[in-house]
Amino acid sequence: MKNILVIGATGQIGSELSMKLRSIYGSDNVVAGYIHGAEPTGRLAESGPSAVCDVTDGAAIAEVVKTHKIDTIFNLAALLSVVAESKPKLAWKIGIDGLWNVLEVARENECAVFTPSSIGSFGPETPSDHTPQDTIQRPRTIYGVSKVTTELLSDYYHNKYGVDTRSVRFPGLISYVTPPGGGTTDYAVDIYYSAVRGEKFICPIGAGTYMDMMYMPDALNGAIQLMEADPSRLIHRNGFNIASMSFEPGQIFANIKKYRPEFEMEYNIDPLKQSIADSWPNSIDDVCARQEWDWNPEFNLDSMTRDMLERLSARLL
Ligand code: AKB
Repeated sequence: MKNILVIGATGQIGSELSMKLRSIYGSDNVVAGYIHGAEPTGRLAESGPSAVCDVTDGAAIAEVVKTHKIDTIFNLAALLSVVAESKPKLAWKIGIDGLWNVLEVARENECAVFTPSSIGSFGPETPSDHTPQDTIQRPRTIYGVSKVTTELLSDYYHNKYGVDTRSVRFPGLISYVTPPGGGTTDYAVDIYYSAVRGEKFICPIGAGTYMDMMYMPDALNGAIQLMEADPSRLIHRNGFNIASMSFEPGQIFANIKKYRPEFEMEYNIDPLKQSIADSWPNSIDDVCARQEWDWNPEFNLDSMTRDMLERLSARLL
């Protein structure tokens, strides 16, 4: 049985991952780490332990780890790509100084660490179709720079100190629970909210702009499955490409319209989001994740749309 700390437990991924981990490993064995101003609420607050755990405060992380005898840390603290462009120093402080704190605590206390990377770790020189696992990574955003550094620093701690670090490059994540904040791929979540509310969707990303996306249940399974994987099979460690679907705005709109015929969309391009999207791959190749730890997602665009519309309607209406 594991003792797990989730840092960033009230964020987009953390809020769902913490609950899923509690259902697998037991409620008492998963500590929801949060910062002041983002306290756990509802089921997350009631179903298990929580602790203030600011990723920029190494001593606080060490105390939580020692108190709860933590052996596995899911480090989800980060600013997403668009918001990070307006706060680059803070993005670095959280993403990299914070990661350094986590890795040092992990080294001293023999914890395994999962810190997600992203399709944002690629850049305009990266081959954009079927982007290979090992390829050029020269991102132009501070988010991407911090994600490449995350991969390298995590590999460094594994190679030099034997810390069990593992991670995936998440695509844009789509969920009906906690909305993302400040990402380039957020439009693919927002579009479902508009459809369910019966509003016209104003799309900030241009027609024909393909990006990898994933439904949250697959993303959660991927993170947990990788942390459970047999280490002797892992050739890679930090930054597995994982994919399940790639689409452009017209395709997700058409798919939603199948179930909501009255739904309308028009484009009003956001130049910053568009330039970031243009620098990311159209679709990534996840063969290494499939071979090394049996990655195999369940959802495609259509099954995700049906589930999103049903569950979001139940929540919002
Ligand atoms: C973002 O858009 O910033 C994130 C990501 C793809 O990493 N959703």
